[in-house]
This record gives sequence, structure tokens and C-alpha cells, in this order.
Amino acid sequence: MEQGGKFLELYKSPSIVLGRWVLLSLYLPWLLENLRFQTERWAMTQVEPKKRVFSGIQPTGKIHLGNYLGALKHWVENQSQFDNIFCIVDLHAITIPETVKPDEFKRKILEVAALFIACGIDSKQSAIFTQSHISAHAELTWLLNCVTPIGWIERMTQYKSKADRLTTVSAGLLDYPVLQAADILLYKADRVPVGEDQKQHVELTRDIAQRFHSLFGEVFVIPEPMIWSSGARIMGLDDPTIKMSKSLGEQRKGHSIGLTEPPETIRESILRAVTDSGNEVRFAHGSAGVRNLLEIFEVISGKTREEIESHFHGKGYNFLKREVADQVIAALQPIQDQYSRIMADPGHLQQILREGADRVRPMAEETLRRVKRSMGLV
Ligand code: AQP
Repeated sequence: MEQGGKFLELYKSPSIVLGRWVLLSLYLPWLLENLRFQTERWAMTQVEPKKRVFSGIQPTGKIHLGNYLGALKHWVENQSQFDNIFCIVDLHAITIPETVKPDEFKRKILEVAALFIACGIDSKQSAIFTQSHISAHAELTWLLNCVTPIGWIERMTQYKSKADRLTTVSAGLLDYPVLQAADILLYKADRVPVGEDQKQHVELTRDIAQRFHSLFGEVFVIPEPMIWSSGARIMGLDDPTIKMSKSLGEQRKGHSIGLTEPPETIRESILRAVTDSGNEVRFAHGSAGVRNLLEIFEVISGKTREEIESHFHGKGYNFLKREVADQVIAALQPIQDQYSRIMADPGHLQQILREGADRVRPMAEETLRRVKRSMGLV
């Protein structure tokens, strides 16, 4: 007790108080500097997560130049910026059952996977998988069907134009955009890189998610379409008033350019492309067919519109077609070489698809659980 009192007295003595202040004033700047350093280091580890991208291609027909310039090429170029999920949407490919060839399906899926990789998708960086390997896609579709007013899907232009061409229209064809909404929403994708033709479907996805939120509470990320200014709508070579499409490519020679087509047929289709009887090789004033060829040239060459117009000035359509053919053939050559190499090992491709599905399945199942919980389906 007595010793404690003495210690307190010493502690409060003026020289000790002064000494404490001196020590503190020396130590404080070091302490603050150290604190700032630690805070900065912590902040550096808190890097904002990459935005997630989801997109898909149907394993129908031959993958064409429109699919490449409007979608695949951009997926590849922007791959490192995003957390990517790329899907082979086989459930979408059966909505016109008369065109389904069960014996060919498996090979078609592998062909699309091989093309993804041949075009430059890195399966280590981006998940590649087959839609039907994750049952949550079909299950979420049903739940979203129940919150989607039928008028919304009846208005879709792709549905209307496809239905017009068919004698029997399946319920699946009408429901196609709801399945697409499920694909995107399952993975909480922020961005959906697509061609112009899919913009309406991504907008519908946003509407469905918002309606779900207003009825049952927030679960989804509201996605945004990513559409590039060039190449977003490559038109048919035989008819530049309609978009280049896989289904028409199957039916009409010279409509599309398949990514794996030999150089001779590519050249032939481009030389036969519909233009007009004039000689106006300009973006703003050319006919639809000429603009389409110019746009193909623009996206592949990476040149500006001014450079392209001055390159083609006064040279006529035959020169334009020959140049476009050369560009397309040269751009597809390395893709075709890679494709042949990749297709030679189907076992490896199947493994990539299995690993891709295993990687993304937990995300899909987690979203589905949350959706069911919100709806009271426990
Ligand atoms: N012509 C195009 N120009 C630019 N982008 C396009 N895409 C499709 N066509 C063009 C984009 O490619 C991605 C995959 O789309 P898909 O699998 O639906 O291909 P598709 O050619 O539209 O297939 P189908 O089965 O033949 O359908 P229809 O008969 O409707 O054309 C998407 O990002 C798409 O935007």
C-alpha cells in the first residue's frame, strides 16, 4: 500500500510528466504514419470485384460471321476485364423441335465449345458450360413464368418473326425469353454482351426481375445489355434486309458465312453478295448490302470509317467484295486451324464443359434457393 503510494507520487512528479510528454510527442508521428500505411495496404487489398458477364450461343446450324462479329469477338477482347460465364444454350435450341436432330446434338455442342476456344475464350479464365447440365435453368424458368405477364412475351419480335414462319408453334418458342431471363439472373450477371437482335430479350429480363422484386423482394442483379456500335447486326449476304442467322444459313446457300467454311466458299458467298446497281461505297449513302460489307470490313480491319471510305473511293463493288473476302478469310484462318486441333480431342472438350458446369453450379443453386425462399417455397 505504502509502496503503491510512492509509485503514484513518482509517476506524477514534474520530470516524469515532462518525460512522458516528450516520449509521446516522438512516438505519435510514427504511430500515425504506421496507421496510415496499414490503412493504405488494407485499401489496396479491397479491389473492387470484376463485373460479371453472361452470354450464350445456341448449338443450332453453323456458327456464322454475325455470331462472331456481334458476340464472340467482343467476348474474347473483353475477357480479362470481366468475370465471364459463357453458355452453350442447348435448351434454347429445341424450341423448334422439327429441326432437332438428336444424333447430331452432342457433336454440335462440342463444335460450339471448340469454336469458343478457337476464337480465344480461355476456359481457365472464363467458365464454359452446357445449359442443360445445370437443372436450375429449367427450374427458375418455371418460377419466372409465373411472374411474367403473357403479353410481355407475345410482344417479342423474335418470337413473332419465327412463329410467322412455322405451321406449329411450340409453347417453348414463346417461352424462350423467360428461359433466357433465367440464364442471366441465375448468375447475377451485371452485363450481357449480345448482338442487336437480343437487346429486347435483355430488356425483358430486366422487367421480369423488377416485377419479381416488387412481388417478393430483392433477389436478382438487374443486368444491362452490352451492344457494340459496329458488328451488332450483320445482315444476310443474300438478303441484306434480314439479319444473318444460323437457321437461314442452313436453308439458303450464300446467306451466311460459317466460321469453319473453306476459303473458296467464303469467297464465293461474298462475291455473290447482294448490293445494288450503283457504285456508292460509303457508310451513310450506300445501299443495305454495301453497308453490310463495309461494316464487316470495319470490324475485322479495325480501321476508321474515314480510312475505309478513302480506301474504297472510286474503286467499285467488285474491288470491295474482293477485299472483304480477303479480310474475312485471313481473320478466320487461325480460328479454323485452332478449331481442327481442338476438335481432335473431344474427351478434353467434354472435360472443359464438365469443369465449367461444376464451377458455376453453386452460384445457380444459391440463387434458386433464395428465389424459392422469397416465394415461400421452403
Ligand atoms: N446477324 C447477327 N449479327 C450480329 N450478332 C448476331 N448474333 C446472332 N446473329 C447476329 C448474336 O450471336 C449470339 C448468339 O445468337 P444465337 O445463338 O441466337 O444465333 P442466331 O444466329 O440468332 O441463331 P438462330 O437459331 O438462327 O436464330 P434466328 O433464326 O433468330 O437467327 C447472340 O449474342 C446474338 O445476338
